Amino acid sequence: MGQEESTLADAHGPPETLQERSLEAVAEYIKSGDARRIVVLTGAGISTAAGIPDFRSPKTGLYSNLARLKLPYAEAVFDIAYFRNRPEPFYVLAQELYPGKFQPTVSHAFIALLAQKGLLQMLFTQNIDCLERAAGVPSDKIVEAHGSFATQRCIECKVEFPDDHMRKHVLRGDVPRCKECKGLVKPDITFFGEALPRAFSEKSHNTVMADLVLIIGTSLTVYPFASLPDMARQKAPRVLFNMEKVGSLGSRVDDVLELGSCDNGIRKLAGLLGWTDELEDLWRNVVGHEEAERQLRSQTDRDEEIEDELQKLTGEIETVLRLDEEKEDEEREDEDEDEEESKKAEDEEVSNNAQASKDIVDVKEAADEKDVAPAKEEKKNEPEAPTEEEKAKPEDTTTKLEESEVTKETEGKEVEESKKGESEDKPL
Ligand code: CNA
Repeated sequence: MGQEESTLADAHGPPETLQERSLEAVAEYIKSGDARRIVVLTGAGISTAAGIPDFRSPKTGLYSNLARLKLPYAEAVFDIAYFRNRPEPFYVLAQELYPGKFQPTVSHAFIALLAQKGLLQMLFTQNIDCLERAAGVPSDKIVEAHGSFATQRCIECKVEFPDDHMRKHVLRGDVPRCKECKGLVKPDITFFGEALPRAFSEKSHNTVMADLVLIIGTSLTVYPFASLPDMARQKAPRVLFNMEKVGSLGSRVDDVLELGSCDNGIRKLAGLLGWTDELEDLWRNVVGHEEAERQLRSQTDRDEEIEDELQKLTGEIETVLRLDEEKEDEEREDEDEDEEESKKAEDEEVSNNAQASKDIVDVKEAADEKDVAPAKEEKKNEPEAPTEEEKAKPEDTTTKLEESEVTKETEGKEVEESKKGESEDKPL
């Protein structure tokens, strides 16, 4: 696949740094010792072989499977405004993605091997599965650009929530609440509408310093992460290991496109470097023989596994959404009953007032006759006027996000509004 696919690059002219636009030339470049600072950028595609669905693959991605559910839009599960009103669908997914359930892939192990060899300048990952750590990549070499499940806190008072409690909640699939203020607890994963962790901007200069950039399993559709490959120097070769061509990859003379399964591409590179045994040993030591064999099974088998997983997941999310809807209906019925009662009370009051007004008119007429002002009696009835005003909400002085804590009827619209207004800090 590699060399043939590499010719798909749409750049014109000969490469400047590599001998040719091929994986072989990339291996030669690394072996020459000139690629001492390697930056790796990863996305959900690096973990699909582990059994974790990505977002945007057409059949096996989460979004296409969530699309049939009654969500305002599939990404809502990871939207902070939606989460404030309905955290349950996210916690169904959290149960699925929580670290400990899945094992690293051989591509994760390759990054750990680069670190062992002192060649890894920095790994930037969009993933929240912590599989890079599990593979043995040192934590000071990892930037979790969209946060991770490692810590969690209350979205209101920001107080941290204990790890062991969080684990219990997530595994039970229920929503944790802050012990201090009863606010919702959320893992420190960056949602749509939230800023990226500071480490991202503090460390992104590493990409500018890189001698080589490896991009593995990402659609490069989420900014600002997606802009990292373009920060690399023109002379730094960029190699894409992905099912499809993405971003601007292929537009530079030293770009190499290795399209297909990233594990296959990475194995091929390791072979060209003479690292095959080292890589296999490292990986199998981490995941064990059985898991290694499971991951090595055909792509079709694994797609079927992912599809089963997705069926289960969407079914569970559907259930929490239905339960939510039923709860909403009940609440609405209660509200209707309350409204009816208060309307009855109001009607009674109106008829009493009408009687009172009639009395006033009678008094006024009598007063006119006697030339006496009826001021006192009129005032007695004034409090009736503000009752309607009192019912109207006072003007909201809260922030935009807090505004999204609205009635359920307008909730979807609000969330979409907030999505439209997103800045470039758009994580998932
Ligand atoms: P994405 O938009 O779903 O894109 C995944 C890309 O990987 C696509 O271009 C696929 O074609 C490609 N791909 C899938 N499987 C393979 C494979 N085996 N070999 C090579 N390429 C493959 O995901 P991105 O990471 O680009 O989007 C960013 C989101 C996804 C991040 O914010 C993550 O938090 C989020 N996400 C993470 C996980 C995880 O932690 N494992 C899972 C699902 C989504």
